[in-house]
Amino acid sequence: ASEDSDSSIRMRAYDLSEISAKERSQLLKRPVLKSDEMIAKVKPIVDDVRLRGDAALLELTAKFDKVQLSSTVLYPPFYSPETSPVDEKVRDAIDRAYENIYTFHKAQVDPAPLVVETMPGVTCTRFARPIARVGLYVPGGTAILPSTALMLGVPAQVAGCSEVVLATPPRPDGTVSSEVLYVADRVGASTIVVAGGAQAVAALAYGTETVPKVDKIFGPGNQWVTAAKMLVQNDTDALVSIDMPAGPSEVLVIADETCNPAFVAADLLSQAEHGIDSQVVLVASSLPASKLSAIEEEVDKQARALSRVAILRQSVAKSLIVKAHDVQEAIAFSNDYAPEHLILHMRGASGWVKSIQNAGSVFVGPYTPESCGDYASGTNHTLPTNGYARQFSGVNTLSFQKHITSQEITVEGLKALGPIVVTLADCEGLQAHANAVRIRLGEV
Ligand code: HSO
Ligand code: ZN
Repeated sequence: ASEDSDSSIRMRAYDLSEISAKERSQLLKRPVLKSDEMIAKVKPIVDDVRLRGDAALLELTAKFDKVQLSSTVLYPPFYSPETSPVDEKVRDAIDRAYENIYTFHKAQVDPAPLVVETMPGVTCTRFARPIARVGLYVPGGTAILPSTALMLGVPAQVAGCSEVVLATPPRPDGTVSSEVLYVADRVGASTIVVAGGAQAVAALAYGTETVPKVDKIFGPGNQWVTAAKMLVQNDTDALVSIDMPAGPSEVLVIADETCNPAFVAADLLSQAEHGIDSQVVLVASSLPASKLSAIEEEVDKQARALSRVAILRQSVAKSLIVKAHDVQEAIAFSNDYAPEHLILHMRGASGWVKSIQNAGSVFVGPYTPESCGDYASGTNHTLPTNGYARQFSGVNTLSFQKHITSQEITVEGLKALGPIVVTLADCEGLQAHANAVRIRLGEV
């Protein structure tokens, strides 16, 4: 252990001008396990809960969480200020974060149905409806995460979901943290499922005697949770969808010679402390060698002083420094990497946002730490990882709704549109389709 604590905590460095295209594409990959292997591992767990319901859920909780519970669910009110109060300062901070997240997500609600007359007498509309029953997974593990309960619960509340089921693993004493209970009440959750892992996901997907079945499952989690989400979304019996295939947390920081090395190091470490599989990337944009060493020294120095130094040793060792010769090359690498979080520590940072094509959430300028978005500025922290920022958005209010389209056609409208539809139906050889128009136009 003494040897361990002597070795410096540093990232591996690569220079984009010195590596091959193959090596570059290797740097873009995340160190994650193959999903098909994980899905095979969670299948027996998911099947067990699907077939045996609560009995399986309780047994799996005893096995994996080492807690023997008598019931899997809690009902509101969840929070009891008398038995286990939340510290007043923490409660005030949660309340402020709630307000900001609420404000930002409320503004995302569709103001009114979209109504478009595509031809005279042909009116097409689109309107949103809440997804009725949603399941929110709030991870336990090495940290309690009331912030995740806020990030999932507030948009569900704003969207108007009628049944909000929150699942979270029990602590060693079988309880749920009072902070999470407090948030569950604030966001109007209807049930808490005291279970974690693949077994919790299965309970949400299929329902049990006590756990309500939901229509969509949200939230981050470890590889077991993610694999279970991917598995149940493919089961037509479960009839459930998921927010995204989430993986270990990541950040990519672009820094140029104007950066503050201590700020950059602090930002890298704030993400690396999440877990041993977190990955952080520093893209050095024509950064002088002295400045890069200053960042490396800060990473080492700051990491040693942190309580989660043991986690940091592993996650930092898996992380990268990528040297780019200018901003364009730095941004091109970032766009190809598609990071969950992107922090811009560079001159004129806000001017570069228009060049960002792929990222979950962007943090602009030296005074915008990712921590603010993680907790309280208003944006959501449930974001696409593992390169999925290429095609997925982070969780937002629309994630808790679906859109319905509708149309109404007048006689005049059908006179104009009908012949076009008849022609296309005839072209496809679908006579009944054509007839549905002809019969109305009196042509049959
Ligand atoms: N950075 C995490 C969210 C989080 N940070 C929760 C602190 N608590 C994933 O985006
Ligand atoms: Zn975080």
